[in-house]
Amino acid sequence: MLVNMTRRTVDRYEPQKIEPKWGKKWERSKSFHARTGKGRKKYILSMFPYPSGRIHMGHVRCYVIGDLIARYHLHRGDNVLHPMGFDAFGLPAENAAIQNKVHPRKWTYDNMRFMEKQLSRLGLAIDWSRKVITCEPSYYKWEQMLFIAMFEKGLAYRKRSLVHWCPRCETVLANEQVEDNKCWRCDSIVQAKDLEQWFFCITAYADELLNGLHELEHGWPERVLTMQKNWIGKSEGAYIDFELEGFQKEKVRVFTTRSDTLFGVTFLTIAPEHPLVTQILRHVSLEKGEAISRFIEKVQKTDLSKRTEDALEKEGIATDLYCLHPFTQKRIPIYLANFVVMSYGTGAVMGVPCHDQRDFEFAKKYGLPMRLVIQPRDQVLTTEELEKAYTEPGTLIRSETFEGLDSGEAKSSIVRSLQEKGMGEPALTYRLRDWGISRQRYWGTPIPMIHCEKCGIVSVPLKDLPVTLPKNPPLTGRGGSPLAQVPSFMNTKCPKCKRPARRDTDTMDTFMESSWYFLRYCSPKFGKGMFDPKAVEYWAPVDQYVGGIEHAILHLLYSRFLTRVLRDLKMVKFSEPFSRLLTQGMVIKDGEKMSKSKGNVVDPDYLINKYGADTVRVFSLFAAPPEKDLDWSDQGVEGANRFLDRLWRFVLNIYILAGKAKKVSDQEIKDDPKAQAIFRLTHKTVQSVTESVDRFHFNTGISAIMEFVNKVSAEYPDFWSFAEFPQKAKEMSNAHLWTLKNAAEIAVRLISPYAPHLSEELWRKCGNSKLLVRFSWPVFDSDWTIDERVTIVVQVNGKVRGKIEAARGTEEAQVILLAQENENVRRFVNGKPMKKTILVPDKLINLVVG
Ligand code: ANZ
Ligand code: ZN
Repeated sequence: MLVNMTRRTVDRYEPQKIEPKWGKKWERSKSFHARTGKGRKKYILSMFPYPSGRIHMGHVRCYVIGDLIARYHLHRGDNVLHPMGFDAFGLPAENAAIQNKVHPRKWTYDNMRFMEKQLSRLGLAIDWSRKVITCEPSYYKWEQMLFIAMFEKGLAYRKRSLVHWCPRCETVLANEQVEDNKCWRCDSIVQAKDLEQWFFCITAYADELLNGLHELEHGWPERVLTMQKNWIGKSEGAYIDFELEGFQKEKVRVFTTRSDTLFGVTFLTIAPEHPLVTQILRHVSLEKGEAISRFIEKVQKTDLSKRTEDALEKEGIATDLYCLHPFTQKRIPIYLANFVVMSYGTGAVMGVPCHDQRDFEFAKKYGLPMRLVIQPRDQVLTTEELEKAYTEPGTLIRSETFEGLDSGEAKSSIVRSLQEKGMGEPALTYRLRDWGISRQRYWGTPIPMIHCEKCGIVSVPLKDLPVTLPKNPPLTGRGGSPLAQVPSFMNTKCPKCKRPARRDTDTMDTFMESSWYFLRYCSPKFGKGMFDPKAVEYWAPVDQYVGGIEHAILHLLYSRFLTRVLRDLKMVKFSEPFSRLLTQGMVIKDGEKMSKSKGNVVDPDYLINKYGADTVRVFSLFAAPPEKDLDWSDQGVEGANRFLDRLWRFVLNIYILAGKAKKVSDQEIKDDPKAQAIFRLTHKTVQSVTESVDRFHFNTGISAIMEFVNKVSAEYPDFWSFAEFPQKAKEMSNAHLWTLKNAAEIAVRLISPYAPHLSEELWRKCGNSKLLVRFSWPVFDSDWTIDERVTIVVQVNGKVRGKIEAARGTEEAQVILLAQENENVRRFVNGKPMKKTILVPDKLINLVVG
């Protein structure tokens, strides 16, 4: 026992001294290496960082949350896998190379070394022996293998397509990397470019990715599920064909979700990019043709995203061309319109001004006729009175044989009838597009394909993998793929015909690496494939994933997609990679997201130097529930630090006072009111901290510990006066002393996942020789958490009229209410006003009425 009874003061809490020491001890004892013995497996994963240079508070928050969950499961005796690595390929490394003339590899590895050091200062319970670094050939080799497998299954294919091209980064961007028509990295306006690219057929899984969301309803945030659902964007509708007048049975096909409004069509709108436009230009007058070309030019200057916004000013131009209504054969004018886009549906829309707001605005502007065909059930609308489109379902009117039908029924019977005429068919459309993965960049995984003039596209034989990156390509930031500038890389032989051939010189989208890294962690050194199937069978899927909401769509969708591909390749047996997901909120300072560009960052290293990692951890867990934004406050950090200091003294003082107390029986505690009160409070605290952590209410977990420390110390006004300790100890019962000592021990164990260094030090100081990190989590006994019930006699004007049950210590007001609920008592009170009440706590209440 290190505690010295005669000492007058306890050691000061000096995190800077104790934290590095315990970090080393945990590492040396391999405390966090994943074990697989008896017990439940728990795979806890935080999204791995991009090695940008330094850890920021957003990382800290994410990793501390993941770490608390991992440590909690370690205490519960689970087999925990809690790994970490680096998402090490990507554009910034290449940009740094261009700007500072350092090799991307050096830049990346320097950053990783630095960040790993920063991370380890936080005291994270990470199994670093499983570190995965995605830019290593031993990692991307397997990614290349997966690419080839997907190619062979037809899931990776090439197509020429208009791609988003960032003129500044000089690379193709995925749809998802374009926001507001701007590059996600550098904010340049994106241009369109026609290139041949590799695509992954994610649309083949669209329906499955959508339906799979149901499986995640209990484990994922509602918000993320909605975002994924909208991204996939399934629309059930119909294709309807309109015959073109004077074009020999040629047709324009529209996509609609409202075939029930077919009789309300008064015009057709097509996208300015629609293929029909070339034909139109051939048929119209020179003047008209010029006007149309001017209009097209103007529309193409508008951001694609702006064109689909409700607020867009609707504009169009008549083409002087007509088509025919499939049922009524009426002539319908065709317009080009700025709000119709080519990338959705068919790029042509039937205009129904009474029932679609865009069409309503368009028709008003160009004086087009309106035809009301859907009547709401509870009111009568007329075209003249309509102030905006009526977009709800209703009953069909003015619709020939479909009149009187309900919108829902009408949709299917109209489509059926169109289908019989050969003028339409049911249609499913998705917003989701195939994943374009080719990048004209150096610092990424080379695409393992060879272009041969004779044999076409041939995959690199598996025995020749990995196709490694050449060491020193010219990196200028200009032109196409840097790999195309390295003849020794590009020129190769065709594996089939052995004639000279050319390697694919693009690299893969870096989202590819992060789509399967969680599987690699299960067997990071496995040399025969992407992962050892047995290890994956044991650990995967991830039980708890923690990361930022900014990855709600892309990263999570791609991972869900590739997991399904692996399932269909018979490599894994599940479809959903992440059973539960926690998206932590942002770190906010002065009302804005903490970020370099806002100039409001707080450096984690500075905080750790000043207060210690445990304070940083406790602050980030206490200041807000994990999924809410965390408002940074210096006082909050100070507060967390004061609390830990207080807890430190609390525990050590109690050990000086009561360190020698002998364990007592439950009965002895029950017989001693002071001991009983402490013991009850202790059990209740264990219960509420456990329940809080189970529900991820980490902040209420800490407040329960704070309250506990406050309440127990409040019992002793002179608690901090050491001189009195020996005397005090003599005056107190052994049961009382033991429950105090127990309370201190429980406090240490409960705070462990929050402030692991401090608790490990206290645990040692209190005489334990084994490490606390894998020591069991305290259990509570419901005998001690349920409040004791007492029977209270109720008198009315001094005569016993009933008995009630209440928790011990129930307040007078509450006792009166309970008493008045008793039927017999109510009969004697009989509505008379209460003059006064007399309470003997826990025993009797006398209601004086009259
Ligand atoms: C006629 C109609 C009548 C429509 C009505 C709506 C209401 P969601 O639900 O998002 O799939 N649309 C189709 N293709 C389009 C394109 N390329 N650009 C712009 N708009 C397009 O939307 C489907 C609806 O969006 C379709 O149904 C079509 O307008 C329009 F009372 O057709 B609707
Ligand atoms: Zn060949």
